[in-house]
Amino acid sequence: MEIKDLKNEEVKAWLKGWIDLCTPDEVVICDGSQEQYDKVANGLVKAGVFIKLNDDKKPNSYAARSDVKDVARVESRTFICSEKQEDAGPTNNWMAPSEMRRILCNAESGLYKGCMKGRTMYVIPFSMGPVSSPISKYGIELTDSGYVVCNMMIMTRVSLAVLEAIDKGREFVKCVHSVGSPLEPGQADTCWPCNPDNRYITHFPETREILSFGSGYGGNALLGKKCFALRIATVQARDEGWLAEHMLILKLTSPEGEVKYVAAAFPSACGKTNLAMMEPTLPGWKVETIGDDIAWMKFDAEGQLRAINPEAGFFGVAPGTSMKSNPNAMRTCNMGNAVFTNVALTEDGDVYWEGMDDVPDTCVDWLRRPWKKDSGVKAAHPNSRFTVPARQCPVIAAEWEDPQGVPISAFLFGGRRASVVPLVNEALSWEHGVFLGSTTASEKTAAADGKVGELRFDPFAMLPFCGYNMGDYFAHWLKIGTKKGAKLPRIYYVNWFRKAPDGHWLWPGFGDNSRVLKWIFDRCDGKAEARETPIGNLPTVQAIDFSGLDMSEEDKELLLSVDAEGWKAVVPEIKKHYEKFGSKLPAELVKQLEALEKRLNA
Ligand code: OXD
Ligand code: MN
Repeated sequence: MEIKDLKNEEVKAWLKGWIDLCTPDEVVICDGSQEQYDKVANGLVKAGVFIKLNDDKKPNSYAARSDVKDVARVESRTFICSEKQEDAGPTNNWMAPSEMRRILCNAESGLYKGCMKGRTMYVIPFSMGPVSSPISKYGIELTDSGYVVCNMMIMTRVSLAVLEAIDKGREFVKCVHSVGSPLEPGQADTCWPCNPDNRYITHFPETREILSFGSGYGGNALLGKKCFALRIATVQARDEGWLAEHMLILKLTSPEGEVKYVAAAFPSACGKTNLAMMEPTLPGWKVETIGDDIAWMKFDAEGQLRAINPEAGFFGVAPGTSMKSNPNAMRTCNMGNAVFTNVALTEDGDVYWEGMDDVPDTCVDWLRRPWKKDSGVKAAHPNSRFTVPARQCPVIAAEWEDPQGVPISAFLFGGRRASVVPLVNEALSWEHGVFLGSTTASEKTAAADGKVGELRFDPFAMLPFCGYNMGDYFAHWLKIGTKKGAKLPRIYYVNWFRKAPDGHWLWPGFGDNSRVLKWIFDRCDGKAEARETPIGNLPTVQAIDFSGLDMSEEDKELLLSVDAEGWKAVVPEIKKHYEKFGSKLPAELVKQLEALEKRLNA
């Protein structure tokens, strides 16, 4: 398809406006074909952006190394440009849409003016979710980055069918991305063009638009992921009565062959991908993957909440991924068709990152320097990534692309908590579950600002991803619970990271988390035992299958105990956290906090 074949006046005018402003040398419409992927990738190899890996190690795969200043999402440069500031709320940066458009789009002085000079503008029509799913949504991303094209082709469904549907009037999210680095005639390009001093990752919730400038990395540039599937989609979900969440989706099969689907929200880098692809240590249990990062969920006509994974690939954090922590992610990478960003390269044309099973004696680090084992220097950037197609994951569930989605039985929330929070806790009600989600937190580590041990709240693991006022988002969750005839999932709070007072980990985690999933599975069937405590329903020690684990009785008790004094100390922190939301904080959550305090003091 070519631009001249487009029929829809809105699409034509939108595209023309951006071509006129950005003045690319060329415009290419992406069709999602392997042929086109190979062509763009080969162009990137020629330009030095991609390095082709050894086909015997990683077939049809490439490595890219970014600018040192462009290595992660930049939350400080991420804006919600709603008409009213209060609609962005206290957890987002806000700028008035007219002001942001002046900075970015002004025909004389906007940053986008002439920004694609010397480059190609790619038009990427994509679907978030299976093209035919009633839960899916469409978008078009304009970008001047071939790296973004290849990654979007792995992470989303790029198809001309999407463009044809949009051309016929189907709603779409308008996404524009530029690395912000125009080329003068004859000017040599760099391997990672970007404009790190002028980065803007901006969202216009009312008009369903995303404008991203200056960065080529991950969530800043692959606009289907965090920008669309979370920030814009949360607004769509609020307006249309569904849920767009930072959640993995897994399929759990019992030894008897019964199946349940679970969706789980953990803050970034807390092991969502590992849990989604876990190999259970409990005999006979099976975990399969539907998604590892984002879930879109709608009620069907029977009141059942059904979830799809809007993405088509995994954009996983590489360091720490190994045959021990996540063998299925390693196997997915080894199948190839992958892009690796900011990892180290071995002499035999493979990739290396910290935590991988075999450490090479030498390699080239992500900064292109010779690297030696035991040198004490990290070979891969801590936020280095693999981009791989989900379909080639050995444990991808057969129904992962079911357009109707999968029925969700339970939600899990959790953070990293060395103290106070038990292994698993079942909410007493939907409202109590929303309270647990709204108080999701991790303890600060030495790496972050602030006192070690102090809580960093990340409500619903959505702190950087909610596209509107988070107080209203809590209210939306509460409202979902009042839907007539809805079969609501049960809600759990889990913590794999609790330590004993002497500092040793109480829980092995990884595949042993299947023991917790088993308890949840049985609870959903009204089978497993629990005791009611002031903080929620906790498993008795007998109710968790500890068989084959080398754990002392004392540790088991501690893992499932209620630290009443610890909880009492947390209450003022929750109060302080809630204060941020002012009058937007739903009264129900204040009630939940008061009820917790009362139960703790009873
Ligand atoms: C991610 C994140 O990249 O949550 O998934 O930061
Ligand atoms: Mn994520």
